[in-house]
Amino acid sequence: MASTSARRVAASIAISVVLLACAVFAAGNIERNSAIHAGQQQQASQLLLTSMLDQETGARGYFETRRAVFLAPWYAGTAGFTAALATSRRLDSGDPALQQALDNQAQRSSSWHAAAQAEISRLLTAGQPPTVVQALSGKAAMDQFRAQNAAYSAELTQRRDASLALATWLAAGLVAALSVMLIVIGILISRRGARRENQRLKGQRELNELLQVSASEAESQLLLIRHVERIVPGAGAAVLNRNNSDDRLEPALGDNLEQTPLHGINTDQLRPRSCLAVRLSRAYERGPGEDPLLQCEVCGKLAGDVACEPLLVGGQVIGAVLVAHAKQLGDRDRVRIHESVIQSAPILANQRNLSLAERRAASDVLTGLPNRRAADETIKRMAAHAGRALSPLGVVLLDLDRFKQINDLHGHEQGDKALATIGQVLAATLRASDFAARYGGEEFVILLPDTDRKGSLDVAEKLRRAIERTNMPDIGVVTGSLGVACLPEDAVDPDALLRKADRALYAAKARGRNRVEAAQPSAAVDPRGSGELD
Ligand code: GH3
Ligand code: MG
Ligand code: MG
Repeated sequence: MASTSARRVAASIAISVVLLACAVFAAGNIERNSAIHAGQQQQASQLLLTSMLDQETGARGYFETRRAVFLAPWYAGTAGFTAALATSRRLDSGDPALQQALDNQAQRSSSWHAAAQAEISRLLTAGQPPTVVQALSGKAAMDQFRAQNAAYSAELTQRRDASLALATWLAAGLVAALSVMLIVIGILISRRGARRENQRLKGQRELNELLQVSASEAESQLLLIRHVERIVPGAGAAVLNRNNSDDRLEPALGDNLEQTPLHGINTDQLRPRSCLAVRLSRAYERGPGEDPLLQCEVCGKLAGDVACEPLLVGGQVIGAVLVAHAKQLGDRDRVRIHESVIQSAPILANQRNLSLAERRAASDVLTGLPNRRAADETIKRMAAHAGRALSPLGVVLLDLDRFKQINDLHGHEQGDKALATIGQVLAATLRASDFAARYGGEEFVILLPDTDRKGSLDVAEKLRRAIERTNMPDIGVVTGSLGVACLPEDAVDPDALLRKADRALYAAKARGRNRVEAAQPSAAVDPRGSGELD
């Protein structure tokens, strides 16, 4: 894949070579035209002389022999001279010295020709021979003409040499100027290339450094998106996460898709196979107006140019990075997107595995709810927040009634199923801001932020009814007893709060089970006096 800068360099070199060739051709042309012009001028000058010599031969022959045959070269020479003079004037390039030299020859020829013509006319009519004086004056005029013509020819030769030398220097100058231009272009291009390369390396280093210190996969994804949008100005980027357990392709930062290319796409419908980059395990691109054999369900819905890079780790595709641009993406853009994605993929995979391991360590396999460890951390966090915000925090402890019997009657496996169902009932009954965890065997803890005693008692009662109403297949009805305590009325720290809720739970057990009891101000409500759940 040729980079844009390589193409620019090639184009600049090609243009310079063409310019250089044009300059050499133009200089050669100037030189050739100059030589042709000078040659034509020389030829015309030669003709001036030969036509005068023809006239002289004709006139002299006629004077000496009186034979009309000699009048033929005379007339031919006369016509030749007129034509040669016209040619010389036409070829005249405006040089005053040459014009003067030509005028002198014309004058000399004209006066000599007039005298000779008068003599010939006189002989033709009167038959008298020319006098010695006339003959001598004709010869002197002819000699003068010869000298003028020789000077004119010499002048022409000198001019020709000068113009040829000028053309040669011009050609050499043009070639030298263009060569310098070529060198300057080369230096500028290489400097620009070096500057861009530095910028690229700086950007990649910055991304790498920040990815190393990012706290979560979501933060790393945001960094990658911002980095890609910075290296391709005007483009929008989005990350899609492959979720194999749910067979889904989920957008990263799913709550905030308005500013991303995925805005307007129904991402609930996306499966890993919806994205061709994920499916093919290689970069997939779709230019505007292209009609691919198989349309990508993600890129196909976007306008403009789209490049999609799979997030590949050890041959496994863990997602894809999608970059969309209203204009065309350049080769350089694609290379930079590719290297950024390659750089980020292993870090994103590590962070995902880590958070998965943390989630597993904090959750209960049977019910899918958070486990006791997670519950202890969460109650500490929520109690601290409630203290800072001066808001109440309700705690409900739930213990299923006579569960030993259920196990004995229906088997441990059925008991497990009942526990899993209770987990679902809790999750379905509570608000998203509430928290439910499996606290022990058949015991659950529910944390209710911003909920006072009355509110907590209402929620506990709601849960009790929901459990009671749930028909367990093969078991029938299961009930639970619930104890409720609240911050700040019943306790000031999480441990004391749990103890109070625990005592209330025992009160519920003591008062007949399948009921809700609130914490009492005195510890006397604990029928066993232990304050601990069994
Ligand atoms: P109570 O009404 O007084 O609470 O009676 P209970 O039988 O529920 O008494 P308790 O709470 O002391 O007994 C808990 C029983 O729950 C013991 C155990 O058989 C059962 N259990 C605890 N964990 C599990 C579990 O993971 N699976 C199953 N199937 N049973 C469990
Ligand atoms: Mg119990
Ligand atoms: Mg029990």
